[in-house]
Amino acid sequence: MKRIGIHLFIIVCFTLSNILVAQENYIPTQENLKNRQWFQDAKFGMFVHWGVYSVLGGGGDAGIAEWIMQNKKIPIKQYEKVPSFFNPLNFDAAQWVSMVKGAGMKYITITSKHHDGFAMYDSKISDYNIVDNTPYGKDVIKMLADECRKQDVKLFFYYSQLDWHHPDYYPRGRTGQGFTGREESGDWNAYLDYMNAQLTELLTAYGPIGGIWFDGMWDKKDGDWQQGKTYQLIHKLQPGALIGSNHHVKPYPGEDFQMFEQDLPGENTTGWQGSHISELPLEMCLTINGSWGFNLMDQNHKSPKELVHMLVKAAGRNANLLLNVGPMPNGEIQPEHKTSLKAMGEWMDKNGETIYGTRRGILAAEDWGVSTQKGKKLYIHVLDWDKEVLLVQPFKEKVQSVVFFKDKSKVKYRLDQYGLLLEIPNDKKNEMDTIIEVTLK
Ligand code: FHN
Repeated sequence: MKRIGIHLFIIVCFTLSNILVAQENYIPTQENLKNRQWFQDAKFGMFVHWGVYSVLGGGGDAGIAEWIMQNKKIPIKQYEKVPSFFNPLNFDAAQWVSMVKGAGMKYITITSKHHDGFAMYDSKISDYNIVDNTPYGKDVIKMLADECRKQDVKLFFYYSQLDWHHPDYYPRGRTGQGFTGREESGDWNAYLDYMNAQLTELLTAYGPIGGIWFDGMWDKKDGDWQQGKTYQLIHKLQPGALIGSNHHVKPYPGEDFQMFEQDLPGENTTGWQGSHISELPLEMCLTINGSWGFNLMDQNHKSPKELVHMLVKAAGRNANLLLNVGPMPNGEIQPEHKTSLKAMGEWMDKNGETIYGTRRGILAAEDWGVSTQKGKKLYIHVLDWDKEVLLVQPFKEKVQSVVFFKDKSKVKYRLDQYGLLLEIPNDKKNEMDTIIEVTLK
């Protein structure tokens, strides 16, 4: 017995070291690096939180939506009735993707499986999915993937590592405790195998994808997630796929971008953000109102101005904006949100040149605004400034010209040791964003 034990120990150590090595020695492929550049140039995507929970519309409480199973402590036996009410007959992938493009967005990140464990795609390893378990019976992820390819929009899959339905998600984490009806036992490695098998489905059945957006590690901060093995699997199946994980800590080896939730990089209005900003491509995700999933009672819709400001402020901090909608159970996007997305598209039509393909400008982000830059073109975005002169300091660069981006009319300015003093007459201001285009020498 002892000998077997030693052999087993050696095998486990070898496997573990392999996994750790896999994590530590991750070298992104050229394809992956190219996709990282694409991602940073794209700047703007749509997050979609859509699941059978949308049928319950947040349960009449603001801010619950996709958390309704946990927050209303709905046992699995009860929650398993919900998919039978999910029949999004008005879902139209072409309409969604056209709306995304009309908003000026370049990619979509959609929930393939959220914490409730229900797969929004035709999973072959679990019938707890949209094809086998709803009257609708169609694979919306496949429909969306086909349409995205047709319209040249990249598709990322959100995947929740946290699972309130699977019996082997055990030991439990901070959530899914005590109300689900699951046995207080389970095989954690069997759950990881299940998760990796579903990820294999997502990475092999839907064509080339933009990447995987993980969520839920925060449920078990010290959990044995073996993410090195999962990341290795993903990069083996699609080396160009970008991996991000919403764990709110410093990115792990194998991750290709870093996301911030409801906060700009470096801010922490939510209180749960880590302060570390990595060198990886950055993205902030934001709700268009106050909820991720559809919430009937949530009327806290952000205005187009607030949304454009978040896009610009993110770009001024080298980050993308992933703006979220929670589609209704009939497959339609709420009219208020379609209106806001259209307004953002109109702004991007006129001003996208100052956002797409740029990086953070030489000027640090300030309360009055930010700067974006593409080579010698520096775009100063004056977002909140009620005076008619603005001193930008320090400003050490030599300047060839300074114009208002909108009509290329000259801006009166003075450049000296104190900085760049700009005259911005009120009649030249734009209530959304006054953009000043500086051509550097
Ligand atoms: O619990 C999830 C939540 O439902 C939503 O998916 C957000 C999106 O970033 N992530 C988690 C909360 O941090």
